[in-house]
Amino acid sequence: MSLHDQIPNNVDLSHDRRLQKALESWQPKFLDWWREMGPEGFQEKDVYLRTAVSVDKNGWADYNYVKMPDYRWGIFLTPEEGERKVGFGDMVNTDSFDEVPGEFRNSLRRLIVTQGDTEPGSVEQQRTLGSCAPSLYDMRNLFQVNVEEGRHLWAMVYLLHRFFGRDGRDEADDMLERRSGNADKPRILEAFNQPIDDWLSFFCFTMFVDRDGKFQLATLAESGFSPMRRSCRFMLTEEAHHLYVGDTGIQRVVKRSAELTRESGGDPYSLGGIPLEIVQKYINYWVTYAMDLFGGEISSNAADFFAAGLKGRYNEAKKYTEHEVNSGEYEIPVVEGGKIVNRKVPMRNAMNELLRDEYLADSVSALKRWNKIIADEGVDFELTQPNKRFHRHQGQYAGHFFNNDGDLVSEDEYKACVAAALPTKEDRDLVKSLMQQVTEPGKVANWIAPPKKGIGDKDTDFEYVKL
Ligand code: BYC
Ligand code: FE
Ligand code: FE
Repeated sequence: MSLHDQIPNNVDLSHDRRLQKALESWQPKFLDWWREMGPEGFQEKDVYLRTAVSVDKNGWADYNYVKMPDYRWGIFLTPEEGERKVGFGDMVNTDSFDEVPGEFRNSLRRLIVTQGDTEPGSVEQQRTLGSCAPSLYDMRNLFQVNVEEGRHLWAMVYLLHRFFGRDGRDEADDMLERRSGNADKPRILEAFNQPIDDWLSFFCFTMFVDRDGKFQLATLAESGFSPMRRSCRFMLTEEAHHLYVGDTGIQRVVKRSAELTRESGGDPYSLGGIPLEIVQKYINYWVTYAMDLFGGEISSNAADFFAAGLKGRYNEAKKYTEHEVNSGEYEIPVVEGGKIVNRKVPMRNAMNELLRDEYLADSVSALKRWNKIIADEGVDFELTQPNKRFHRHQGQYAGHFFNNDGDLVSEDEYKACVAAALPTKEDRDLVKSLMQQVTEPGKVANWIAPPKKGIGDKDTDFEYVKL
C-alpha cells in the first residue's frame, strides 16, 4: 500500500523522511489506543463512513463501508489563500510564519497539546454508546464523529512531529497515555473527564462541547502560524457535522418529548419519553462545563496568545478592522469583598470572555429553534441557557457559590440549586432506562423523533452499520 493510501495527506509526506519515520512509529501506538479505547464492541463491523481523501470539494464525497480500525486517518491543510500576513497582535501585517519562532515555542506547544488532548478524550468518553444507540443512523453518526476526532488528533500530532522535534514526539505519545476520567492521568480539560453514558449526554456534548471546538478552532484558524491556521481550517469542515449531529439530536429529543408530554397530559415518561425538565438539566450541566472551556474571564495567557499572533478573536479578519487591540476595555463582573462588582479589564486580557460571549450567542439561537418546536406542540415549556456564574470550575466564579440567576448565595442554597438545576442520580437513571439499542434499519427508539434525512445520498432506512 502506498503511503498516500495509508495516510492520505497534502503535506508532501512522502518527501519528508523524518516526519514519515515519526508518524510511522506513532501510528501503531495510535491503533493500539483506538482498539483499546475506541468504540467498544463494533471494531469489526462495517460502518458507512466518509473519509477525507483531499481538500477539494470532491475529496469529501468518499462514502464507503469501512471497519473503523481500517479508517484512513489523513493529514490535511487547507491551501493558503495568497500571501498571508499575521492578522492581529503585536506583529500584525508582518509575514505569517511557517516555522515556530523560538520565543513562542512553549505557548504554541501548549495550545496544540491542549487542543489535541480533547480529541482522544471525547472518543474515550463516548466509547460505550454504540450498544444503546437509538438507531443505525445515530450509531453511524457516533462512529463518524469518533473517527473524525481521531483525525483531529492526527492533525495536532502532525504539528507536534513536524515542528517540535523530540518534545513534540513525547507530547504525541502522552496524548495516547492520558485517559478520560482517570484520577492519575486525566485529560487536560475537565469537560473531557465527564462521563457520557447515555445519548442525551452525547447530543448535549456534540451540541455544546464540540461547539467550543468550533469557536476555539476558529480563533486558531486566524493564527499567524500558517500550519496551525491551515490545519484548523480543515478541521472546522468536519466540526460542522459534529454540531449538526448534536443540534438535530437534541431537536429530535425535544420534539418527541413535547409530543409525549402532550399525548400523556404532562407525564411523558409514562409513555417512554424524557421529561423536558430533565433535558433542561442536561443542558445546564454541559453548557456550564463548556463555559469553563473558554478559560479565565481575565487571562494573561489569552493576552499573550493574542499579542503573539497565535490565537485571534472569532472571525478576526472578517469582523474587525482594528487588529492590535491595545486600547479598549471589557467589563467583567467579579467577586470582591463578598459582592459582585464590575471590573474594567484591558481588552486583550478579556479575550476568553469575548469568545465565551460569541459562543453563548450561538447557542442561544439553537435554544430558540427548539423552543419553537415545543410551542408548536402546544406544550408550555421553555428551554433556557444557564447563568454564566452558576456551577463554574474555572475562572473568576470558581470557588464561589452562585445560584442559576447569577446571585451569590450560601453553600446550602447553592447545593439546593445544584439539586434542582443539574441532573440527579434519579434523572440519569431515568434517561438510562430508556436507552435501548434499536438495530432494524429505518427504526428509531421511542424516546426520540426520527431523523428528517439520511446521510450522503442514502435514505434514513439505509443499513448504516452492518451488525
Ligand atoms: N479545565 O488564563 P486561563 C474541542 C487552566 S474543544 C482545566 O484561565 P487560558 C473538542 C489553563 O490551562 C476545543 N484547566 O486560561 C470538542 C491554565 O493552566 P496553567 C479545545 C483549565 O490559558 C469536542 C490555567 O487554568 N481547544 O476541540 O487562557 C470533542 C489558567 O488559565 C481550563 C482549546 O481549548 C479547563 N476548562 O485558556 C472533541 C484551544 N481552563 O497554564 C474536541 C487551546 C483553563 O496555569 N487551548 N485551564 O497551568 C486554549 O486556548 C486555552 O488553553 C484555554 C484556557 C482556552 C483552554
Ligand atoms: Fe475535534
Ligand atoms: Fe468535534
